[in-house]
Amino acid sequence: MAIRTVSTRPFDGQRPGTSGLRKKVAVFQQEHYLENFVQSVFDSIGDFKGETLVLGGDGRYFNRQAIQTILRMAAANGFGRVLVGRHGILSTPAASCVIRKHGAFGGLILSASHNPGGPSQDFGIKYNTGNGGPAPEAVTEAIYRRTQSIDCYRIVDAPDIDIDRTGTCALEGMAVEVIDPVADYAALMQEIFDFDAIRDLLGNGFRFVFDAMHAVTGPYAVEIFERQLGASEGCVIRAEPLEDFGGGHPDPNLTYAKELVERMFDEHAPDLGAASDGDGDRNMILGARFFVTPSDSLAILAANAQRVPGYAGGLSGIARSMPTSQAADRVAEALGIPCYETPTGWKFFGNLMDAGRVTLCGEESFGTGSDHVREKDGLWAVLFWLNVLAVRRMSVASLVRGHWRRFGRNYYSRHDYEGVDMTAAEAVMARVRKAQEHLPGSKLAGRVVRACDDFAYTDPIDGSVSRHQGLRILFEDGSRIVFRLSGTGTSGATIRMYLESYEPDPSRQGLDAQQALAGLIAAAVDVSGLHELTGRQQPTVIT
Ligand code: VG1
Ligand code: CO
Repeated sequence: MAIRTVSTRPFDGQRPGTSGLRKKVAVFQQEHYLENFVQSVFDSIGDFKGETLVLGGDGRYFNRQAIQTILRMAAANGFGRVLVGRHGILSTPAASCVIRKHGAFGGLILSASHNPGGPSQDFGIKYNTGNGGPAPEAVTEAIYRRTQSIDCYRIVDAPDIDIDRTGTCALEGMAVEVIDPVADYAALMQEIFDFDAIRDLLGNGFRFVFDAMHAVTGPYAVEIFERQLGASEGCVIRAEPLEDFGGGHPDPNLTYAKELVERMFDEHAPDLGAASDGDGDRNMILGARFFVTPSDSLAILAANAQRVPGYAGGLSGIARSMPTSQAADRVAEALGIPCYETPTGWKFFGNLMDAGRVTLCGEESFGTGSDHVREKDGLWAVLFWLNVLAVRRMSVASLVRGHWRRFGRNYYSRHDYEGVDMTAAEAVMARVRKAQEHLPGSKLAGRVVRACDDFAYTDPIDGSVSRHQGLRILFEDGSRIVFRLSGTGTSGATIRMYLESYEPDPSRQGLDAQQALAGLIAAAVDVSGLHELTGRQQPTVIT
């Protein structure tokens, strides 16, 4: 075996987005493309000689091949050891857990998250640092700069490693340890949650269904829910990870988790239904005929955290991304703890968690997590709900309604316009920016506009500033309209329009969210010229 240095040249656009580099599989299959990006990562993260790298992915098409390439490159670049999930599988939160538990230098996670998989679909790769969290912007920027000047990469010539059996072998002086992808993660869940209480709940008539969407959480869910917690066999549906996710869109929302949603809105619906995404970091929570918005879920978990063993000592603080509803802010206020507002993307929570400023974090995009790892965590959120329900013994709907009565209800919705022409999307943003100049002080949808801005964030720990994180129209009564462009798509642009209004009066909390927000929605469409400029009459996905 020998280390080879291969001459190469930069490719356009290897710039990590909201959550790593995501492209069509065909783009990744170009000669040198993956190698260039991986070498650029290795060239940008400092001295890792002899250190440990964690490697795994969500099992999508190209996962196995990429793993073999990365193993050869890690060996050629001087890593001492790689921990790789069996079959190449590691969910994003499990990878975060393994990085932390084994003191790894960092990890490479192969996933395009909720984007579809398969030969004509998407692939992705992201680098996580030694705290287990997504690389901060300074690191992703350094990686991007390196991709623009790269002229060679290092790789060893060696046959494929068998990643389908646990055990250790050597690759050019580097140890490759194939690990059980579930074990460390399941052990961490047992430390946080009251497994006895949940087992008791599940053993006494409580009906639960979990949709793994043929993505990475299948093996985790079968082990934890069925084997360890005694949920009935088969409660995990679509449990087998498939390279194309069974042709589906592994995005746990009301549109793409249709089967589960139908089952949960049936008259014989189970008590709790949940789903997770391609890489296992998102969660959707449904009660019988009841959808819990992710923003409400964060607030409710925060308000009930002390009933869960891992958080019995209380929370140090809460953080939410800017477009996430302000429901969590009210809980933080009641608990007398700080609530931070960060830009979209989990990487912005890392510093706050490392500094001990926050315990729980959440995003409106079905992401919830805590400082047990440094990623959002789908199964953790489901276990949290199960634990709270095991203690409170009431339906999901009554738990949520009780929360609204106490804290008020933040009506909330996100409208996504997917696959829009990029020029049209930019024109929409420009139109909103223009409107922002004259809106403050005037009335829109019967409410007075208090202020408008383009959200900017200064990290309270390292002082780094992130600008242009979303155009906001803020009303005096606390309502909000927000526009931003997605940073995770691979074709065209996705416009996200976020809407929120607050209702303290319990007698007015029972409306359908789209109805309650109808005025704001119409105003937002009008102000932005969204329909006129994109030629679309309605959103692709409404959450
Ligand atoms: C979306 C969500 C964001 C999330 C990101 C990664 O980003 O809005 O909240 O952090 O996906 O999620 P964007 O830029 O498309 O709005 V995922 O599950 O990659 O892991
Ligand atoms: Co994800």
